[in-house]
Amino acid sequence: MNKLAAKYLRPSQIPTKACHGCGLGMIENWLLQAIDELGFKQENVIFGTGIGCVGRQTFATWGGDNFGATHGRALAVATGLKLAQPDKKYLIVVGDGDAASIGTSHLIHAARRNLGVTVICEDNMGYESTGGQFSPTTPANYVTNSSPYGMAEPGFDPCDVVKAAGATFVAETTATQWHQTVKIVKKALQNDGFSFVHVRFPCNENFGAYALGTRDTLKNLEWIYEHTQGRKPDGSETDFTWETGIKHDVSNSRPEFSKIMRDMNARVQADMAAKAAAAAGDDKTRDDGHGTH
Ligand SMILES: Cc1ncc(C[n+]2csc(CCOP(=O)(O)OP(=O)(O)O)c2C)c(N)n1
Ligand code: SF4
Ligand SMILES: [Mg+2]
Repeated sequence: MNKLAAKYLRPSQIPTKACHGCGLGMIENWLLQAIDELGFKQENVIFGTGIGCVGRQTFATWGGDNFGATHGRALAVATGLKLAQPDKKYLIVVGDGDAASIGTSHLIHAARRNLGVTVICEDNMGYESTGGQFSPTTPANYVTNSSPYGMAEPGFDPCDVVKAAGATFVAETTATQWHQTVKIVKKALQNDGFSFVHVRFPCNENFGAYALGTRDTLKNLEWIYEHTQGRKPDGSETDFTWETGIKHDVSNSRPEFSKIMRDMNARVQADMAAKAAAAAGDDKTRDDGHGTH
């Protein structure tokens, strides 16, 4: 068995429930590598999952504490957890449907608040667990189960959205960039505030079958590699290119949300204590006054 899987994952969750050749296991392995290289203790990392294949296949795989919540609400649950246990690291994996469509409002407001979590958006370019319907990250003109004549809508970039909302670390990679992804996830986890990493990966079963006409793992990975490089093997340009790398890094530049709330709580407590002391003083003065007349 893979050493990182043996060290960090629950034996009951191995082997993976994902389809043969799915990129989800590969990305989870890279997340484990980042945690391992940072030397984080298992008990200090809490792993959250969302809806879809990304949520289902990785749910409770982490050997430490886990939570799952669907349609963006992993971030709502994470907000409560972070307030209660601010010193833990939160690593949350969500799909493109979850992050860029069904649960986007949670994502935007977690970024705006600079909530101290790292969100990995594992993007297979569609709603794959439900049969391969298009999502906001399906490339324009590509065929899916719900766009038999091609995706009619323009694409949507979740990195742009979270950056505009206030995320303090934003990056993009693909499943053909092992070392770059590990490096980026390590940086993301070292930001006290909101980090977002967008990783495209192959779903052979649905996206591959509908959009690329093949369930062959290597052909799906090759297609991702070509669109990461912007070049086909014959040297010609691909129909579009994903720009990968760190897109925005102002890590640790503004206070993390739970810290703001804790500081405010301390101020409120001090204010209430001062008001209670002042009120007790007034009562005593009145009592003393009554006693002398
Ligand atoms: C309100 C609502 N709408 C639709 C669904 C069906 N549904 C469940 S998972 C899912 C797709 C999730 O897509 P994504 O987050 O990209 O995950 P993937 O399966 O592709 O990994 C959908 C549409 C649902 N459960 N609830
Ligand atoms: S349907 Fe696609 S994303 Fe889901 S487990 Fe299978 S290959 Fe992976
Ligand atoms: Mg998806």
